[in-house]
Amino acid sequence: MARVWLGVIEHFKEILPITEKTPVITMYEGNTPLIKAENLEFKIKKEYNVKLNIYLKYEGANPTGSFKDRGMTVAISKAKEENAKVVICASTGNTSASAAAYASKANIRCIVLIPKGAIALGKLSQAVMHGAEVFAVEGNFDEALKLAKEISTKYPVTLVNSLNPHRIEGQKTASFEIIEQLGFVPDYQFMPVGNAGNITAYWKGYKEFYEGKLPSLKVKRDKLPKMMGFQAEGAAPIVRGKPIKNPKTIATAIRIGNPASWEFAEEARDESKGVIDTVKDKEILNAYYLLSSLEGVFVEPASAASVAGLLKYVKIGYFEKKQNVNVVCILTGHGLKDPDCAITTAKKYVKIKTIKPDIKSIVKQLNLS
Ligand code: AN7
Repeated sequence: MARVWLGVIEHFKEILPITEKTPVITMYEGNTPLIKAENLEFKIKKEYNVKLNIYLKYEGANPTGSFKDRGMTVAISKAKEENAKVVICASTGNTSASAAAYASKANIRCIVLIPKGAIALGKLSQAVMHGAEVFAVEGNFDEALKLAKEISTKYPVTLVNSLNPHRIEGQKTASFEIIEQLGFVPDYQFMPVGNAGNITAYWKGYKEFYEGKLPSLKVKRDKLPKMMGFQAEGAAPIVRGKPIKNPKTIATAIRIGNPASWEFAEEARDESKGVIDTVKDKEILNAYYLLSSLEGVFVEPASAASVAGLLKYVKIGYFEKKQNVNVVCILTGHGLKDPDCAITTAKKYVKIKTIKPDIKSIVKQLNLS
């Protein structure tokens, strides 16, 4: 009989802070596709003569369309266990969508603080549809997070941003899942960096695997991947070495100027001998369209920072002497999150033609023979 997937807590409870008393609030998140990017591999081989094995971890396939669900199932389950009545988060969009959904399932009030006018339409739609109490803060994400933190320390309200350690615990399951799907540990992991919770969680997961956690996972524990994190050029505090007051990027999810998990991200970079670097908005949008048109994988702009980073490192000759390495790119959120950006970007490549409703007028415009 086929094995049924019941979410990351059920599958990974051995490595999570879960007891018999924890009410499991799940929407069967996790178990997302790891897709071999053959067309992208071919393009890179042809244009740069570099042979890579590229795998796309499509986290947009989670129930609310982003990787946040892995951490949220644990954070909300623990909040429920601790009898919390209200949760709060600041968010560039995906955290709020996920928190709102899981809180509604748990019958917990959810307060959401978003930077006014700076989150993608799909994410805002989710937060309001799941019944969250949404406040648009006249300020950026960093200011909203400061507010959320303060409210959670002064009132009986649980913070479910990635400062909440249960979020990191849940998100680390993605490392184990990738290893399980591949049957080996990848050599490189490329990913976007915003508030830096995800790179922190992945690195924790890879290290725990290396140290022997989850012994039922029978894969050689022989190495750790290099963590390759990418910030948008206009929102790159870790790369610049100082907070950015007014972060700017088309990738609103990672428009963050003072990441909460800054030091952990640096630790992941240094311990793994990886990098945290920048990608330009133009490179993000290029990778964004490439992924959907070449691989059939529609992501939101922030997610494309991983592949933009990979292409940047291919171009600068980083892989020249290292052929046939295994690279995983984390695609953090679904493309439908940000339809405005999709329409604007695709206009450069595809023109929608208007036609009369008869076959002649279509055929005239098609080159089918
Ligand atoms: C699609 O939702 O910070 O480095 O408030 O939505 O762990 O912050 C989202 C971040 C990458 C960066 N890709 O992850 C939020 C929020 C997508 C994201 C990131 C986010 P972190």
